[in-house]
Amino acid sequence: CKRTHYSNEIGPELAGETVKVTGWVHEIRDLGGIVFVLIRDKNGITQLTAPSKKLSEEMMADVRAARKETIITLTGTVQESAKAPNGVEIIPSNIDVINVSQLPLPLDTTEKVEAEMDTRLDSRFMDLRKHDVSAIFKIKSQMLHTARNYFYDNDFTEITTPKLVASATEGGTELFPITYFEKEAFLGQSPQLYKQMMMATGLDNVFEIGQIFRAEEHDTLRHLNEALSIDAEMSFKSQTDAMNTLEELIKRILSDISTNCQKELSDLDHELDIPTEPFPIVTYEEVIDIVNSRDVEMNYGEDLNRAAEKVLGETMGSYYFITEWPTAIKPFYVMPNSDDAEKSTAFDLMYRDLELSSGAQRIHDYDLLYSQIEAKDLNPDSFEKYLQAFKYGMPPHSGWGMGADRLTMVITGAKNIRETVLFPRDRRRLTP
Ligand code: AMO
Repeated sequence: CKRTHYSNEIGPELAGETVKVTGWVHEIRDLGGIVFVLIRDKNGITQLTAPSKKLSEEMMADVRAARKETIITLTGTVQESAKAPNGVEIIPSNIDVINVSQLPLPLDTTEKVEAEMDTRLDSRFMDLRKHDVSAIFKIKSQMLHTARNYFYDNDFTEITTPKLVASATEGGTELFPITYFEKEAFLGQSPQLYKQMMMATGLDNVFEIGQIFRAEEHDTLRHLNEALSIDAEMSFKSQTDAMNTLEELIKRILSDISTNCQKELSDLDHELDIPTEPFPIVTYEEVIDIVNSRDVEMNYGEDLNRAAEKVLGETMGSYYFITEWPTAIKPFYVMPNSDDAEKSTAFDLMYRDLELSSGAQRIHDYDLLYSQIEAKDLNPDSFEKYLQAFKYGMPPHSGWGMGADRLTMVITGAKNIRETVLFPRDRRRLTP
């Protein structure tokens, strides 16, 4: 059943040639004297055209035997046809049935009937047969590819760290406890402690692309219980350096997608938002003024609530940083500002009303780190192995973590984070 071409490779220039196309039967239109069968493969759709006047009875019977979503290999002659996809149709000389699909289908792959998200996720393999769904994952793949290229080009070492862990990093409430022999253990919320420990190894720049787990009970369009995070950590670098790295990475991702994913963007009917100017920076205090001026309540020392995010989304444009967060509402490892310890080196990267990334310069001084752990009512004993890395020469360092699924929402125009994850995990879903 070897194909000679994918759908998108067959155009009018091949008129008269014999080709082999393998794919799923997308749609069948039997007009009596002529039958059209659309065959779908990874890259597009090819039209089989069977005029009964020109074809044998056996051939017409084979064509009429086609069933939706059955896989066939079609051998035939290319003929120009202005009305068909890619301007060509194939007149069949042979049809091989490779694998028969059961009917009825759990989903309509032609999208004439739009399915609910849950129905789609229940039969995700079939959902991805729709080109506007697979496009999201092709773009996400390009995004991850570019991220890796960017890090390798900039002297980062790729690391992988455990997801079975003994302690919290981002505040104690959002942990999934698991049974780990006779010990208490959790699913990792973030590679935070490990990527920081790597700064004490002399590797200088590390990155990780891996899953993070958050036992958040929210049921929103932006949260999942298992998310993909792109984490970077760099030695001898300030938070400004870390912000620049993040901005450069995002701009390279946008540029690569614009170069390599035009078909996918058009399948999605999505126009990429590519900023040319540096990302604007607003301080946390300016954010409060902006939000309050729009009659939304937010006091100093509070995190952004949803209404505040919406106001920012309307006023700030696309990508922007929020800096100078109060030390009190950021995690223990965040370095306070040298001139005013109430404020910190922490930053968030936003896209309109969506938080994409958090980062900071980190505390590298053992005593300060120890006292910050205590100040957050955490037990330094449970951070013993992490703290050890700060006793024997820990460089100043900075880093960030970016939600890869959320970035995928932005670059594909998806409104629901579930669209951007093959098999999303939320409060109600653990299968498939
Ligand atoms: P934070 O907790 O802000 O920071 O997470 C970093 C980014 O990860 C994404 N994210 C999520 N995406 C989907 N669903 C979730 N439940 C979810 N939780 C987080 C967001 C968020 O901005 N250790 C720090 C990072 C650092 O300082 O290096 C951290 O985990 O896009």
